[in-house]
Amino acid sequence: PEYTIVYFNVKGRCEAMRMLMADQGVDWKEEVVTFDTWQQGDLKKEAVFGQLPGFKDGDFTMYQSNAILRHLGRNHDAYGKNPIEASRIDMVNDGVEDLRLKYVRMIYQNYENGKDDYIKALPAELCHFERILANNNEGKGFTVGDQISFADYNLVDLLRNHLVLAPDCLSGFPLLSAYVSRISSRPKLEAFLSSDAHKNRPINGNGKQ
Ligand code: GSH
Repeated sequence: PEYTIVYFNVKGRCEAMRMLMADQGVDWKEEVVTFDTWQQGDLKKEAVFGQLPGFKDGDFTMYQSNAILRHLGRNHDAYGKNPIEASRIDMVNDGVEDLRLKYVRMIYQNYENGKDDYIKALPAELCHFERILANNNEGKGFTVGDQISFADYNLVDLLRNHLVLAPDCLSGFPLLSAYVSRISSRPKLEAFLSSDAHKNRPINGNGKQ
């Protein structure tokens, strides 16, 4: 496939898709959009909802990060083995999106005043994911079924960002902790996660993390 990510130079809403592609052994290109280019407005007008990321699969261009993850999940057998698994994966991914939105709001709108309260409230968010793992293969595998899905990449990306925000945030969650380490050490994914491309890319656009 001829994949291209069109996005700002941040991990943000694209690192999970990058992790998926790296782990699945697929190449992609990056079209990095600078703040200045974005301010000119042409790309914004082209974007279906006026925002990035955009994603090109050959001649097909799409938007909405979670739709892009699903597109990649379908293309690379990371969307479950049957319709019920696919629905479970959708459910997990929507839960990841709920937490990502809270995280992004705190980072961009309320970092100085909101960070401590956000971290205090985190266990009540993370316990849902700990339970999801406990209910599938005793937490030894993935969130759904017995193969990795786009929701796993999305969850691991978001948890890794939370470990930067609050390094101890997973200490009360043994299954989640082990899950992040286990997934992150899949050989192709580990190679990507230790690359300069990943390490030097800021998590968020405003320098907060
Ligand atoms: N629901 C969208 C998605 O998941 O892709 C949200 C996209 C979004 O929030 N994009 C931000 C953006 O384009 C950057 S991460 N901001 C610039 C703008 O709105 O002009």
